[in-house]
Amino acid sequence: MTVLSPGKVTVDVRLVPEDLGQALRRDARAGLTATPKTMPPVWFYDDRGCELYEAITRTPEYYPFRTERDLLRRSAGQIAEAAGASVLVELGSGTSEKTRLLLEAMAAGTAGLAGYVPFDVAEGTLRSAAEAVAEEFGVGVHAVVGDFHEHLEDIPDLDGPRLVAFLGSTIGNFPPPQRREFLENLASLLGPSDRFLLATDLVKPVDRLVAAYDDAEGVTAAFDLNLLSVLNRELGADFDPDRFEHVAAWDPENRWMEMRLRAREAMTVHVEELDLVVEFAAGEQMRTEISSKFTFDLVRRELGAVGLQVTGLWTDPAGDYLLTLARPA
Ligand code: SAH
Ligand code: AVI
Repeated sequence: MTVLSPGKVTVDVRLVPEDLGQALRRDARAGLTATPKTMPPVWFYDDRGCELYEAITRTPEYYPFRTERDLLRRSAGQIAEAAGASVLVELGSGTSEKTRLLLEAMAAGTAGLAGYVPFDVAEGTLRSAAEAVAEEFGVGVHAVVGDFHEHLEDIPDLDGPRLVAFLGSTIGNFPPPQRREFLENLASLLGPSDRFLLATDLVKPVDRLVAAYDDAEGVTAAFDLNLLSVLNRELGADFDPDRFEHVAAWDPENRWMEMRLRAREAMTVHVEELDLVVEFAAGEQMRTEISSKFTFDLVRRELGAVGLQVTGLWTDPAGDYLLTLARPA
């Protein structure tokens, strides 16, 4: 059992830079030699990528962030009471901006707030958010630098029932088999009095979806293209970002948005650290992210399939976004 001291920050680093480097080399080798080419979205989030994500959340087109924030403003009190938890664990916490609404509601609620456990792959962003929350709320914060798909079991067991929140609709970024595996792992970590709060973006008209992933100011395009700078810096690649363009497309069969990088012309890219030469044909597209859109039914079915029973649902007046509270069945 981990014990937290009020106002104190502990950071547990499960992913040191060498592990990250090895994982990036593995993903880049697999993804750049695949047909079609692809890269997993975790590599967006270096310091610049985290800043660009934050900038995306301020664009008028990116409704998910604002909608979730407004939904939490209205419902965090109810959610906190229904969860009855005194510790908040948050997966993919980033800057913990919207989290403050949940932390405030828990602190003011019956169970009170005993601690916060943010979990993220982006160490710098995680450390600043952890310090800020500890200072603002005077609670103990135990941050974990880790990967959702490898380090969930490193989430500490703290004294008190836990609410595990996965906000931002980040679960939408997992391909369905990975989503199933993630939910199974997560469910196996929950004790009988723990609860899971899952945010999902709902299916809606295509024009709004495409605009959200291709804003007029080009912030999402810069976020997508930043992946190439990560590959250049970390793996000694020679991608020229100006020779690629950002694409956002709706896949109606899979009901997900896809972000892709399209080669404007044929080119050869060298990845020094992998000793790899990669050919791009003119117009060739590399997939960089999927963002699945859900329905109430799908969320209920997928949680039920891993033994989680839905105990509460909150949606905005337009029905754009969903927060689901679940407990071990
Ligand atoms: N929860 C915040 C941030 C969402 S952005 C919000 O709702 O606005 C997605 C976050 O997940 C980023 O902070 C990113 O660093 C983190 N992330 C992405 N892939 C991850 C992975 N595989 N393991 C752990 N964290 C990851
Ligand atoms: C973090 N994730 C849920 C965001 C999304 O909407 O899929 C990342 C993002 N990609 C483009 N814009 C925002």
